[in-house]
Amino acid sequence: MCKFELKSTSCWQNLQKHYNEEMKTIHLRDLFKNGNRFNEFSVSDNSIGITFDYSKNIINSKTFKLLMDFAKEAKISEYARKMFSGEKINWTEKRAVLHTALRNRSNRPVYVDGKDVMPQINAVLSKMEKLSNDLRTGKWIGFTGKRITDVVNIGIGGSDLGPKMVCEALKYYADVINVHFVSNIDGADIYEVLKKLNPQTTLFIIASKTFTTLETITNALTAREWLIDQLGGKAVVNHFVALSTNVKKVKEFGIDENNIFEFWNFVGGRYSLWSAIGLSICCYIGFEKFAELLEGAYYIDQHFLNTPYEKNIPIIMAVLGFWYNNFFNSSTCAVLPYSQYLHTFAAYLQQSDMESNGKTIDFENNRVNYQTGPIIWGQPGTNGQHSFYQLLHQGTKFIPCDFIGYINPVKKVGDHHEKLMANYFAQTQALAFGLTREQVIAKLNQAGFSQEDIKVLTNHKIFDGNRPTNSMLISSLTAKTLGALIALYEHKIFAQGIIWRINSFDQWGVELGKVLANVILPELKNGSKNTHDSSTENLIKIFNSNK
Ligand code: G6Q
Repeated sequence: MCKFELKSTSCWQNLQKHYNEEMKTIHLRDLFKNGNRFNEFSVSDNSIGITFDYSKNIINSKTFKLLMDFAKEAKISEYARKMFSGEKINWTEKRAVLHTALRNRSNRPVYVDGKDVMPQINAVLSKMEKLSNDLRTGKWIGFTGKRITDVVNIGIGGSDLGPKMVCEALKYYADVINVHFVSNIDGADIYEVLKKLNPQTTLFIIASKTFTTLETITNALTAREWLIDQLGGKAVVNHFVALSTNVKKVKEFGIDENNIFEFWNFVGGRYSLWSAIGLSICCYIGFEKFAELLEGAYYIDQHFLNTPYEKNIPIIMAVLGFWYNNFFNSSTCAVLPYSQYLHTFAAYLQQSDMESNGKTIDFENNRVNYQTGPIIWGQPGTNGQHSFYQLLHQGTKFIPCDFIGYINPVKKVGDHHEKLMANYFAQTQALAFGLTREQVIAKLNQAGFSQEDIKVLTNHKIFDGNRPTNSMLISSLTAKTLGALIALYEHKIFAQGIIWRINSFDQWGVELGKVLANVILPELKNGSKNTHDSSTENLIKIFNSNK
């Protein structure tokens, strides 16, 4: 197969030329002098209550047109249709990618290998509804007849980060059930959770697509031992359920067949919160709210499929990320939600984005000669403002940021929300426009500083500005808008994978470490075999001789 040179395409070349000749040194201050950029560069969708303002990006009409040309040439919409219709677009694992079928509220058939998957999806959703209702109403009781008060989700990666983020985000709506998440194989994780719990009132959800993951199985065995020690072996059936594609392994573990909530290989781990993996969410906030989450994601699925490129929010998010990643050489992207409820959102997105697009091999199995997925990081505002924002404003790194804010707070507490949002608006303004030398000198003069002090201080107080941001302004944090927000990012990541011509749905990069850990584990019990490099060998020896 002949090598496809993405960087040699006219679309890439046009962008490169435009960047070199027109945009490399332009400033947002100048860009804002012309016309109403907000009107030109924002999308508002009142039905879902989301405004996406991307006017504070280093783009003009021509940039936007060239980015759209690139996106069209990459055929993002065509690939999206392939994904939604069950084509095996995850070609290295020969799998369809159908997290969208899990939230297909139209219930129109979706086929994998000629079989409509909607009946099985709906059957599992009904089972999730029943269990969560039974638990929340006290119909499902523990082995000793007590009501379940605490649910512990044991899982890792995709079987942890999604449901944990959603439960944290929608905590306000929780009522009768407490939820806990255990993921790390570090015994401290499960120890700290179990010490607070009563086995008689605890239900364990073992969440593992493969049911072979070392961390999850180790934690599940510890939980089972803890329960059996106190209530005996017969109690397992009342206190353990499993979410998995591997029914055989679940049964071997000793979990009752009726307590297995299935999902399928067409659901990738990091896209699985919409599947049975969302059971902890249903228990925590009720199935109705979980259904709203699915509704919100479905709404965005339709937007992504049916909206022209120029108004398509995930596509716009994707091309802007591409613009900075591949022309401005930015290597990271900060996600800054102005909502404490979203305090694990960046951690969730790290997996979703970096595991999806941290790849180097393209559609034709060649190594790419351009940058792919960025480093994703972030924390909620305003906390971040008091730590790393200094670098965003005045550091030498160029870091595009996404600001996520809500018009109405979930719970009004005094004037906290106005104060929070004043910061949200102020930060994107400061990042874009900064403070010029003239403005700094005028301010210092006004404040009565001596000319000598002004000389010393001026350079330190200049803000270059020209730091691009997106502002996502959402009506309020509900299950529906959260579902929409997650789906926007999922599709942005998908669209970027298509732009970079990589497979966003495999994760071979996580394998090697797992294999090597399995080799090393017996050496930590029985002594090392002198087979490693000198660094690893000596570290193991120090560990073994001092433990
Ligand atoms: C996600 C990855 C990975 C996976 C975990 C847990 O896309 O595949 O994060 O979710 O390794 O795997 P199991 O669910 O199989 O335990």
